[in-house]
Amino acid sequence: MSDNVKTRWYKDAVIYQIYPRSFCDSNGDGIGDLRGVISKLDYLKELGVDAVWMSPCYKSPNDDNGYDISDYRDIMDEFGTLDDFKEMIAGMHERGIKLVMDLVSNHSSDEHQWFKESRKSKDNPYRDYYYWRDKPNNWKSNFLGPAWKYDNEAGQYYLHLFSEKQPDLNWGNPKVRQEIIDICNYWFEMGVDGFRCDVISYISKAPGLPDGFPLNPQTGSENYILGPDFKKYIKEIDEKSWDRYDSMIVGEAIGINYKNAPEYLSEKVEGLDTAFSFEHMYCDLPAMILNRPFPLPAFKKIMSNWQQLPLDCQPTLYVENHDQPRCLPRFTGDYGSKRKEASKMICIAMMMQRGTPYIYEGQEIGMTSCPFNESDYVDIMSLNSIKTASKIPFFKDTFLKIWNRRARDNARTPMQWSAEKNAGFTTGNPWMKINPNYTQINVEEALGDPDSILHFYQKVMKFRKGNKVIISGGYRLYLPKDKDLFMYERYTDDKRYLVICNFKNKIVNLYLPDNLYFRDSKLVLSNYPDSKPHVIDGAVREYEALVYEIK
Ligand code: TEU
Ligand code: CA
Repeated sequence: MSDNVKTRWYKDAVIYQIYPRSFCDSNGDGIGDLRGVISKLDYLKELGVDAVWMSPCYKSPNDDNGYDISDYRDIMDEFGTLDDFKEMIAGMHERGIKLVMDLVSNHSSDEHQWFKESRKSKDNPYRDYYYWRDKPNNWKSNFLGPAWKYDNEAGQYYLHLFSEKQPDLNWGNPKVRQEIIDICNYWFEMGVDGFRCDVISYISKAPGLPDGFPLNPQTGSENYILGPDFKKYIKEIDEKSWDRYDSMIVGEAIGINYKNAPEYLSEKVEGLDTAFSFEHMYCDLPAMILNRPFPLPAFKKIMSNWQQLPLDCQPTLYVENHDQPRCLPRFTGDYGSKRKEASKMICIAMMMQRGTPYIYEGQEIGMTSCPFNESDYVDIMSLNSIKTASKIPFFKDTFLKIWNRRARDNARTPMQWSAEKNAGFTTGNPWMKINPNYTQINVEEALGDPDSILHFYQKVMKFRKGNKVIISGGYRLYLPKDKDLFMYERYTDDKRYLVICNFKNKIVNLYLPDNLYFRDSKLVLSNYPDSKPHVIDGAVREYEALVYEIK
């Protein structure tokens, strides 16, 4: 492997995710855009992040907000032009910020030229760019309903694991793989520093597309998650593109877990550098549906398993993105008047671990999930789910309550910049509902308050930068079964930190575990002005987070 150009900069980097549609609108059409991002580059620099991952900004009819791409080499009309893009990336690089693009390659839009050609006839050169069959199998779409749609023009069914407007690309066709390689190189030559590879674990389907096990709620998924040729395909793009640049490649990888991670993510293996795993995002699904407390012991176990991986497997540390509800109140429960403490506690709990931390836009000011009425939802997954639930008699009202906790819309409400009209996001009509709490929760307020969540993030990121104990030290979990406290140690031969986080909005008594030995301790970080200066048994306050250096 020609590893000589890779500096692996992501090993000590914090990455900020921008969902461009909801970040900042520069021209008053109600939709965030690239010039909006450009106007906030100083803000990102000031915040102190090392890189930006931007959700897709390519040409798209927006059936799934840019995750359905109709031209991989150009910018979405609503977001601006290629010149705006070039100015944006130059502005980032001037400020020492790298740019990671979102590569959506499992599927394209049905409005992509390839698909328009493909559906024309069986002997069209693009026919094999997609999956066409006379008879569908029993696979289900991730957005509900069957994964196959009959196309009149083509006279056959095509496969779509997401919406009908997102036909799956046939990676078994070497021409498709070459297209993706060329697209990656095109953007690398324009200066991008890496890719976040959307649902990359779905690209290899079992030969013959056999029926799936019918009782699997996601029928068919055992035939396409990390399929038989996955490693081969990834290795090929790595050799012909990713590895030729000083890149970071992070796969959105349902199916990669702490057990198989070394097989896919080790530095010795060609392909992905890191992955967004889903284990910790699924562990509270029953709790979310039933409105029960967050299952902290399960969460700790998953995080800890990743921490124990060999050093050449870099974990990814995230609690929010554009597909997940906000972590307030998801992880914290009802935070009442303790929003700032709760949000800072999550910051400590995640940032003191080994891995590449991600901050999703708004997380740094403690944005929260949002109350929605039925008519407020705009995400295709929400619309499909509500439609399906409405067919079940007497279920709809209950479902709407559950869905408010689960919806991806929660994360997609526009960024709250100020207490001004529309949260300072737009001067026009915002494309989706703005969380009414923007009058209290916004960037302007946070910048003016020395004790804000935003300033706390800055402080913790500074503490983390270059800190060997955090970046590459060992990890030990204490009190694994405790439902309230997340307590772990980070250590090297000459330095140790003890991290204690109370995930609950109540005072919790700490009994120091018997297997914890130390002679002396000193408080180095906390989210209360008057935390105890030394580690002792006793009260840990609501959402209190403590980092001690111990000897
Ligand atoms: O998400 C993949 C994915 O698995 C989602 O369907 C996820 O399960 C769902 O959002 C519930 O959390 C990626 C993108 O991140 C998402 O925004 C896209 O809609 C999807 O791929 C299709 O491109
Ligand atoms: Ca705009």
